[in-house]
Amino acid sequence: MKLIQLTAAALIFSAGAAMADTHITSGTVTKIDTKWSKVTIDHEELKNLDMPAMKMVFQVAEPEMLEQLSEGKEIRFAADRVNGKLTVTEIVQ
Ligand SMILES: [Cu+2]
Repeated sequence: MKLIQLTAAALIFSAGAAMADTHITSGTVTKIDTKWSKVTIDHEELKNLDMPAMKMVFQVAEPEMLEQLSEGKEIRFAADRVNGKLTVTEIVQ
């Protein structure tokens, strides 16, 4: 019984790691708009959004997220559609 539980835990752990790999991508910040809480990112492929690499504008989930960004900064981040808008949901430090 103990062995079965350990195997299940290992499976859940590896599934979680795989998901993290697919939703985080990298990009370069090219413009920050604090007035409208937007950021332009020259990003790599976003697999969860089925989007190829491109430069585009995103909303940010929280205005405070802009404080850790600067133009020219390389970031790793996650994006998703929130209320129909493409939004940066997470910035990985
Ligand atoms: Cu894009």
